[in-house]
Amino acid sequence: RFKAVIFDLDGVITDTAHYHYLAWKRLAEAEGVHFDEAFNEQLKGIDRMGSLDLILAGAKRTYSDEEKLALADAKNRHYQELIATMSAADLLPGAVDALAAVRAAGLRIGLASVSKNAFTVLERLGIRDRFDYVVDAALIAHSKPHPEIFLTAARELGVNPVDCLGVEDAVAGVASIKSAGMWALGIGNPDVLTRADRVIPALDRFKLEEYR
Ligand code: G16
Ligand code: MG
Repeated sequence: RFKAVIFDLDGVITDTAHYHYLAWKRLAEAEGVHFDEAFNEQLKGIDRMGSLDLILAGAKRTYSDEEKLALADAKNRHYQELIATMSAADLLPGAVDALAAVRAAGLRIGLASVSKNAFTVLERLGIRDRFDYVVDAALIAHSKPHPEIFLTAARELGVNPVDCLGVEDAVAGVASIKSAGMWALGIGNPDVLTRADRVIPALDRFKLEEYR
């Protein structure tokens, strides 16, 4: 039996993945870099500066650190505009039921998002108090696919990684869960999330008792 479930936020609980996509797309195209859904897939779960580096690798010139910080700031301001009007209506189908089912089963609940806006998003969604522990992305040195963020959540929940179920929609996120030694539930397409132990299309198909 699992003792804890650790959820990703963007693309699992709510569709902020789409807002990140819109914000990065505007920035990429302003810099003359082609940007589509397939490229965006590689950015999911990757932190802000890491994502920017991947985008600018396709640009015709190089950028100073100052320019990069300014671009990252501009992207974040655009993203914050996009999430400003979020509410409980933006919870993905099945998200609240999944959190309630984990709670009812007596398991601990963690959140592992590398987003520095995660606390804001949780507040807007009205679900902050449903988590026993939320990792503060500002304290994480390594972005997904590094296992640090999931290992930090497990440690703070007081649960061994092998007793944790991780839930992720991103390739880098599933890699982070597997490197942490946890069981991985993918949300999305099994052809994309090939390292997940099981893949479901969305949390409305979440059935805790069926895993492992
Ligand atoms: C999320 C998104 C990434 C984003 C990152 C950093 O990670 O999936 O696309 O680049 O957060 O977000 P911010 O710029 O708000 O700090 P996760 O771990 O929640 O999937
Ligand atoms: Mg995600």
